[in-house]
Amino acid sequence: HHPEETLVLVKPDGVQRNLVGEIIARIERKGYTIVDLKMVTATRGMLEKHYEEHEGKPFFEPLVEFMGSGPVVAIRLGGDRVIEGFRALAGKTDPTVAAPGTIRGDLGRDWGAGVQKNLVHGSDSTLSAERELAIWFG
Ligand code: YYY
Ligand code: MG
Repeated sequence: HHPEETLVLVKPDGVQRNLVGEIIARIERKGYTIVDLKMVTATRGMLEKHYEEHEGKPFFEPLVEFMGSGPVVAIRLGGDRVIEGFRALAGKTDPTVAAPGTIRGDLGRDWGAGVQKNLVHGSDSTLSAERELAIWFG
């Protein structure tokens, strides 16, 4: 049993660009524990729940469509302060301004108008981690 758990997703752009190994390597080097892992093509229902806080925003529809466009790798990740820690590893939402050294800063390629294809998702609080882990891992 780990002190804290979070949900990490390698988004469809990460899978398509063969970056799953690179992303998992960074997570493992940091010392976090992969408690469970699976590849899954999400249903619309799962994604609407997962992103419910963003419902009604202009990017919601395209985001749900993109996230269902191919398989993602879902990871139940454990470790001390892993929620905050993985968000630090991931970097800012927009890969253009995400710091070098972060997953999005080093590898992100979505520097067009939107910030949709930013490779990874990480839960942002204990409450959302619990909620999101239930959606992806039951
Ligand atoms: O938690 P994080 O993924 O860093 O960002 P959120 O503000 O929760 O947005 C979720 C997701 O939505 C983001 O990773 C990309 C996408 N998105 C977008 O397509 N356009 C925006 N203006 C903001 C976010
Ligand atoms: Mg978020």
